[in-house]
Amino acid sequence: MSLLSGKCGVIVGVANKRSLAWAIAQAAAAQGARLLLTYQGERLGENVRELAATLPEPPVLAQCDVTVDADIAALVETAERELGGVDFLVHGVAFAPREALAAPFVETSREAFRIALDVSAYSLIALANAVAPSMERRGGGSVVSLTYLGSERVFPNYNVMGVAKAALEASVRYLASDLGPRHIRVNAISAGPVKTLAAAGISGFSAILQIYRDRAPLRRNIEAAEVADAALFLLGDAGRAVTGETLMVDAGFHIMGM
Ligand code: NAD
Ligand code: IMJ
Repeated sequence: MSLLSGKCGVIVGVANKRSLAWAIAQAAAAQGARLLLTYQGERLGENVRELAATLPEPPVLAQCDVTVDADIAALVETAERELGGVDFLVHGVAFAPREALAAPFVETSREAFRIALDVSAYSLIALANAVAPSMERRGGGSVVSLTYLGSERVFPNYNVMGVAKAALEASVRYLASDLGPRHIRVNAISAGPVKTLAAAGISGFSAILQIYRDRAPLRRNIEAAEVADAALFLLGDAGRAVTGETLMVDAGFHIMGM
């Protein structure tokens, strides 16, 4: 039996073939899910259209900037019209202004803080609230977001993104508490570093990959497909008693003291 057969899902955060959200989209489609993929703006639309054409069933596509309330409302209307409703939501969106990831954290501007928290954390609350009525009508649902260990520990240059991920993980717990009685689960996957667009141009990223490879119990880095397999667990029936959790998918890196 396919893990997500008959289920309809919205996936936010596909930019290109390296996106963690794209790995989840491919895995979910292979498990029989019907999908709506969003793209941030027309600049990425062409990319996402080309990727979408490689899936077994063509997904519905919709433009959605998560900082625009009207885009989120329109997204849910499109999901209702084209899919008939939503059973799961994948949130794979993060952004901080580049200068905030380059200068010392203590110099973070009010505007960079606002943008990082709005795009990377508040967007989960807005999207979860928008899809919840549809999920509730269909008997429940599952929401999965993506986070990073920089929420708990200090990593060079992660800076205000670490603060945004701390807010995201706390939001996962508060959302799980609010939405649990409506049979909606909310979880996050904390992934080890993967070379995606969000890692491009981050100085020292190759060194970070090497440190993970050296110190993680499994002595290797992780792949996007491994994040996707963990997402299938949380999105599907196997994860039915798991909510409010941050699941570490990092080859064990986080357990080490030295
Ligand atoms: P990515 O660049 O492919 O994905 C980030 C996505 O965010 C892009 O699709 C981008 O279009 C989208 N986005 C940014 N601002 C947006 C906005 N205003 N509206 C709509 N979409 C917007 O990189 P990724 O690594 O796949 O990142 C996905 C998630 O995984 C992020 O939350 C990231 O923090 C998390 N994560 C990544 C890693 C890693 O090492 N790559 C590790 C742990 C967690
Ligand atoms: C990003 C920056 C610094 C260190 C980092 C990362 N490490 C990892 C990432 C160690 C793993 C990737 N990551 C987990 C992210 O969440 C990235 C978010 C991000 C990346 C960019 C780059 C381009 C830009 N703004 C960004 N905003 C958020 O302009």
